[in-house]
Amino acid sequence: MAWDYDSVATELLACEAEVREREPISDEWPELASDIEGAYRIQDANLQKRIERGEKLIGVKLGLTSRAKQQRMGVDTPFVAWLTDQMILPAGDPVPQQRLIHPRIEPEIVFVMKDRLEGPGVTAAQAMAAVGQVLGGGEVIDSRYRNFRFTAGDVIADNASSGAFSIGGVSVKPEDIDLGTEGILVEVNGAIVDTSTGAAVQGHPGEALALAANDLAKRGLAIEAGWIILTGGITDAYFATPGTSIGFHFTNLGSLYFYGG
Ligand code: OOG
Ligand code: MG
Repeated sequence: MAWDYDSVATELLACEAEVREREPISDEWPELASDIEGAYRIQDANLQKRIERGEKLIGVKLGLTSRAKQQRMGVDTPFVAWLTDQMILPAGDPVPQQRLIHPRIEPEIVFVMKDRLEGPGVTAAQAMAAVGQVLGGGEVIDSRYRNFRFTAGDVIADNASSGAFSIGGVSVKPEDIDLGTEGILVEVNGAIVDTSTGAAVQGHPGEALALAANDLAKRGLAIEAGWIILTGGITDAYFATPGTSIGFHFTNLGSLYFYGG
């Protein structure tokens, strides 16, 4: 089949709805691998179709903002994607296995925006001044591609493997926390398997927020007040198979647990 931007968006949403994995689109359409502008057109068409069926746009997620994630996924450019209300997983609810292909969970620092933030040229300091609350969170990623094998173009088109996310119960003001040294312990079935700090995300998660604002500006878009921002996985992501329990323990931002169901 000859692909175009709209048919790729339709196919990736169908994979999601049918809980069906597929090979990367770039296997059949190699130009997509490096067509970043085109991949964002697919991502925007994907969002448009979500909105048409009743989902609400509530924020932005960043992808591959840490070396841990870039190395694991084999793609070294950070990118942005969309969050809708359908992706909210109430803290403590089991991972919804029935609607996910191969969920993996990663710890993230989360911002709730106080002010609108519009690029280009936004610095990390300006970005942090627009943040209202900082929280700990976890993202359940679920690539529509078999074995999470993708190029930059594929994963951007696939709304950056969006699946679900939870936000922790501890909220602090940005001026009351040093996010670079904020620690994170990842616990899988009672064992600590990974550790890192907020600086793993672009040197400081505020840099990731600035990057998102500046990237969206290329499409004439801005980050809106009230939006939720997932600044990107701080460590590698861990498979949330049934029976698995995954805990994220932040130094100041509390703990969250995810149950594989
Ligand atoms: C792509 C999504 C990456 C993050 O936080 O880095 C992402 C993937 O790893 O499948 O959400
Ligand atoms: Mg993520």
